[in-house]
Amino acid sequence: MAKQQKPNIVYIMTDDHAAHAMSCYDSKINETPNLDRIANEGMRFDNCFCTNSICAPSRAAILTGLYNHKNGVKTLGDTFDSRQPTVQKIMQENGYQTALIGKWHLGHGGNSDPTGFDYWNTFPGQGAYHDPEMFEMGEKKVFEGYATDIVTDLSIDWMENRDKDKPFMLMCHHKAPHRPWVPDEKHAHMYEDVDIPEPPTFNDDYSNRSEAAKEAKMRIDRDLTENDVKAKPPEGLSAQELKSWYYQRYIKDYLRCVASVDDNVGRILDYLDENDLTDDTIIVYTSDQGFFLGDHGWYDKRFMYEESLRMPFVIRYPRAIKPGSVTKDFALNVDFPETFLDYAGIDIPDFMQGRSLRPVLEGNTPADWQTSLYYRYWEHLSLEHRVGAHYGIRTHQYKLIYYYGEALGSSDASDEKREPEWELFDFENDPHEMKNVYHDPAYAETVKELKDELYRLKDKVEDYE
Ligand SMILES: [Ca+2]
Repeated sequence: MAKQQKPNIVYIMTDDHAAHAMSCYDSKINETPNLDRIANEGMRFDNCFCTNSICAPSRAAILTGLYNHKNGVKTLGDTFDSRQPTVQKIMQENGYQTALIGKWHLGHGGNSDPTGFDYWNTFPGQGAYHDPEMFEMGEKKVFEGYATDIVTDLSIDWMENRDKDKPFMLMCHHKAPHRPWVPDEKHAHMYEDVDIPEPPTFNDDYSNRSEAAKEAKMRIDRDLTENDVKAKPPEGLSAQELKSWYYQRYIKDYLRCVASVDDNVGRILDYLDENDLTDDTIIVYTSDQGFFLGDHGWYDKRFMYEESLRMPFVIRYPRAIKPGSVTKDFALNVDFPETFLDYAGIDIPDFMQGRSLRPVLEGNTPADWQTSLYYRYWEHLSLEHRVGAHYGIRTHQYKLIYYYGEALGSSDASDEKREPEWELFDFENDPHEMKNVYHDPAYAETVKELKDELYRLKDKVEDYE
């Protein structure tokens, strides 16, 4: 069979799947053999980060290659203007067949429906785990079954029925493992007889840190609802026992949802193998951001802290990526679209703000590769989670965060104000970010250097708010 020139792209993205719940990232709590296959046969990124740790903004960044102040989706309340240029439109204009199946979460109707896809079939909003409603090319239908299976079935059907003479880009976007973490029948009883280990920062009391960390409403023992844990807490437990009970209820359902994702990624990998597509297909597994899995006593995301900032990112392309490779080079969600265009042999438009990961993937990281990243969470003190807006910079050794204490340029935010505050973490001494050393005189010079770099990056991405 003649080999086509351009690689296919299968981009699989879940919702809120943290890297530390994947065995290829040394998970202490679960096994993900199919996700590990991608890592083992390709490259694992240990330092892939989102630029704003929340669903819709990360998705908008991935499609446009733009930071959120440029693509218009700073918060969950902003709608995406689908008239803007996106990776899928550019791929489509250059001869790719394109599809998006699953979670879109960037709005429907008006100018928000997906564009640039030959086929799209998406959940409204978050979507449902069971018998989800979907908009197939805009037409509302109910699909019977479990969301993760359905998204995979539809993805395989689309690959099966595509024009086999043209390359394709399939975006397969699972709803799982987003809250409220509803598993399918097949995995409902996993972990029933075991205790999942609690993370090292489970009993964080937020001392030595910002007021922002104390104010956040995402505590395992206080803020999870009965709907989240699907049971009433037993009586007669101590406060610590109750916290552990909430954690077990939460994490087991989360991991059951992940197990279904893993099985279904295995089905996609099998499909590629059985159809002689493996060598010619770039396959990615990632999530729109990370998540707190009891870390710091929390669930949810939003903060620039590691568990929420880091995205899992594993990628396989046998024609260019050495199996079993691992990199600590920085990658950002805004880098993804440029990477796909690069491999497709399409000129990368100047407006995109990331950089193709191709040299890193091929073991030729340039000398001037990024060693610092700019992050901004815009959704100031939203009612449900109460996380103050902040921006900051992460380098290989440090993280500097500025909670500026007001909404500043964000429409979907509280008008409440807080005293501005800074946090500095030194990963060499404090990998779990438990001690803010911003006020330690020993770090005065480091603070100065990091602030210079922070404002340089802010200028570079043209964020002037
Ligand atoms: Ca998400």
